[in-house]
Amino acid sequence: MATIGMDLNRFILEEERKHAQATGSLTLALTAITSAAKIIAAHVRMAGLADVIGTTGVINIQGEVVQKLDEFSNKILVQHLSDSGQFYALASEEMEEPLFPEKGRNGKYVIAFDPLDGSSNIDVNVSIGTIFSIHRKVDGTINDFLQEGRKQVAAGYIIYGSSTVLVYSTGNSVNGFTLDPSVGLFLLSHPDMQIPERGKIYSINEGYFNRWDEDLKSHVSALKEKGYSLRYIGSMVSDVHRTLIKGGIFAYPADTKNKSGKLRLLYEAAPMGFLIENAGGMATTGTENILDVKPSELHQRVPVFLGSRGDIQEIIG
Ligand code: AHM
Ligand code: MG
Repeated sequence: MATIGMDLNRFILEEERKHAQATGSLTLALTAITSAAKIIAAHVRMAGLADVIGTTGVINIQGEVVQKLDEFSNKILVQHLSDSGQFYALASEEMEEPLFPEKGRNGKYVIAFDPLDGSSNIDVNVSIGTIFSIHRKVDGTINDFLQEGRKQVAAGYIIYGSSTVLVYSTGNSVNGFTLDPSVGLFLLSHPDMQIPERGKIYSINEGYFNRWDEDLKSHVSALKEKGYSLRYIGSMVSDVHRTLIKGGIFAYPADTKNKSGKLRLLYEAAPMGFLIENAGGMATTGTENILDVKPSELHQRVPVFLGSRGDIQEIIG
């Protein structure tokens, strides 16, 4: 039985024990993600100091030129995921093509990730995050990545906010763990997360109102009439994290400029959809459940509407 404060590694192991056929591979895979996340979290905390250190000429201990945080995060994830030996292939928002780690030749899984989503927010000290999506390897080709979101074996995100929180699901419950920086452990803080059936918040970039179709315009106007609050951080992990906890709607729709919206299916929309659905909510493109969309390319974009079941059902009519 999971108790508040349980260490993430123990939680993952106990989850695994529930499956008689489990080999420990997913446990090792998830552990690699959490190790990388701790390193990224520590560096995000130092974000504002990069230039300061740079101008004093101190650079960093390894004598490397200070890197942009999103490139650094990508490098750390690639390193840890490759070294784990559990992943046959890795795909990242930061890499045009997938990478096939030498040590992962016998890996059972493939992983797609956004190493540091919302990184344009770093300069203004707004929360950012890492998003990941794991599928079983099918045939060792690009098809491994082009599987529906519903087939994910695990998905999650890490939010680097006022605290660092990791939220993940392997298809049943959704659980959140807060990093205790004094001991470097992720501890269970949000067991069995359930999104409220309805919320009172909508989250969308309303500056693009004039580019929306008439249906969306009138839907958002109706939310205002009903007294919903608007909260839009512009950092998907933060906006989705709030939606998961407080309910309501997060959306990045298609508009006249971005015909498929902005968010990427494989490492933004599908993993977030998986978490929201496993927490009792819904995620849709407006016409189709996000988890049923069959990807056609690695960096494909899709419109996204996700959140409380009651609120999303009203949007899709
Ligand atoms: P990024 O992957 O380049 O960081 O962009 C994704 C981010 C999301 O975190 C956020 O939901 C969205 O872009 C905000 O876009 P906009 O500024 O158009 O509202
Ligand atoms: Mg992104």
